[in-house]
Amino acid sequence: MSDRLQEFEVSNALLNNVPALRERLKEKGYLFFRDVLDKEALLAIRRGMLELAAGHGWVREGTDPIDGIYSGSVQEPGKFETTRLYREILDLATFNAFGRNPVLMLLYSGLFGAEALEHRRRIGRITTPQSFKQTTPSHQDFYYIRGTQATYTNWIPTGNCPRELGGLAVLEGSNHLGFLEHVPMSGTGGRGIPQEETDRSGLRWLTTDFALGDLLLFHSLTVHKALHNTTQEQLRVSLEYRIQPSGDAIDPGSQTYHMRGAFGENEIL
Ligand SMILES: O=C(O)CCC(=O)C(=O)O
Repeated sequence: MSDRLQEFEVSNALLNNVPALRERLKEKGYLFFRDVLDKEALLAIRRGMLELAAGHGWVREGTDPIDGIYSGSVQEPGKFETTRLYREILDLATFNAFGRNPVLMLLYSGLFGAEALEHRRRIGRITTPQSFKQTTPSHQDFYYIRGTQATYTNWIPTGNCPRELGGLAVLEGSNHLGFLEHVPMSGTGGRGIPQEETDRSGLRWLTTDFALGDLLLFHSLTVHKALHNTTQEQLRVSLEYRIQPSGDAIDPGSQTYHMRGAFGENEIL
């Protein structure tokens, strides 16, 4: 199977046809929409995240933080999710509020035919240029999230995110492969699905050049991975919100902020 990336199918034309959206999501394991999210709100989140990043020395001095120009000298090396910067992002009011925005809530209550529940376990991620060892490997979110498999991840860039900035790629239809074995992956310190396994599936990897306002969503068993940030100086800023039917099983970890254990704090939110 060739690793060449092909384009997502855009689902905007089905926005007035919920049964067709459900059918496509079931078949392909993902939906991709162009230009459906509130760009002003996304830019406010971007600014907030990058101002925090500037406070930790991630942003080049003399530049406007919202441009996301990397300083080249990260003060806190290691896995992004264990940094103080990440912990501060998780408390940003604009970031937290966006997970329940009307577009997502209406979309999911339609898709589920039931009330939608958004997880507190939100992720606001910044990746640095050329940090290939940190690139998210192929995995299924169910490995981390548990609870009901009817959980959907919403991956949202806070600015244009062309392939070279390292967007997200989805293995089309991989939601039908079942729950796959996740093995330790070098570099990220996390677990993932080996390339031989995704190659053997014969399925296509899809991605796109994301633009501000685009929405990618996928099922908890859909295999996905990040692309490398191959730019020389651009920070990639993206958001992840997870949503499930409110009556379904939910893991306690989804009801608190991400990586709670990593920061030595005990509060239950
Ligand atoms: O943005 C990334 O690097 C990883 C995102 C991801 O794996 C997810 O949204 O589930």
